[in-house]
Amino acid sequence: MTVGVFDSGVGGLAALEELRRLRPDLDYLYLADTAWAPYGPLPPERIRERVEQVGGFLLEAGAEALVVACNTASAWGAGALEGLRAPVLEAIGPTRQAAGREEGTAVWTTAATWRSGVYRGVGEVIPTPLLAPLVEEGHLDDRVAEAVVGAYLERLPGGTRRLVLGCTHYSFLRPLLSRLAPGLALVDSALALARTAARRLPPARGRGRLRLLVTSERGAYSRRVGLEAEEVRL
Ligand code: DGN
Repeated sequence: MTVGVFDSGVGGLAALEELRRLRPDLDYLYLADTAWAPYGPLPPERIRERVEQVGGFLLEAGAEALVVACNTASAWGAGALEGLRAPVLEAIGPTRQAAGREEGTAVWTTAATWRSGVYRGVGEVIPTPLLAPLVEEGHLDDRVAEAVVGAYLERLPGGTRRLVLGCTHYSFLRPLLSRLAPGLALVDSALALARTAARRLPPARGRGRLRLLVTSERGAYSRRVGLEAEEVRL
């Protein structure tokens, strides 16, 4: 079985890595919708439209199940994939389940996820719109990342003990977060999604093969992730 996994950029690769580790019996088609990244500032209709197009494209390209490895796309667009002939795994349910409800929890998300209200009740939801572009540009643990992440950490409400990373891009900031705020427990949406998908996808006879697709210039992306990407237009 081939699973289509997608995100606006590199964030979904964090989920893909864990899913591939847990389910080496599946094959993978990963699409980074880089022509439209970041999704965070886009209006809901546009996000929904892209999710529909990307999902349809991946099914045409041979995917038999879809993993929406992006909270923003899941919040606004997963509904657009209902009724498809393939199983669809989205990011919000697994993340909410992993987070539960605990005092002293804050949730960082893109602006669009924050506006959607999908994490209401989990903790104090705080938009952190600089983080996805930061990660997309490869600032994971340098002075730029430290300044931006440090500023967001300073603004967390007093008594925050747990931070939900409500955007798959933020998974790549875990080492920096653990260094800057060692006492803060992290709940990672990329891992929560991957673990749920690993449990729900049926047993298969694949070999963990991966094809990587991007919707804009492939050179920069291939270099950034260290894998040869193919460019597709949609
Ligand atoms: N990785 C996406 C998410 O989980 O929300 C969003 C990144 C973006 O496009 N802003």
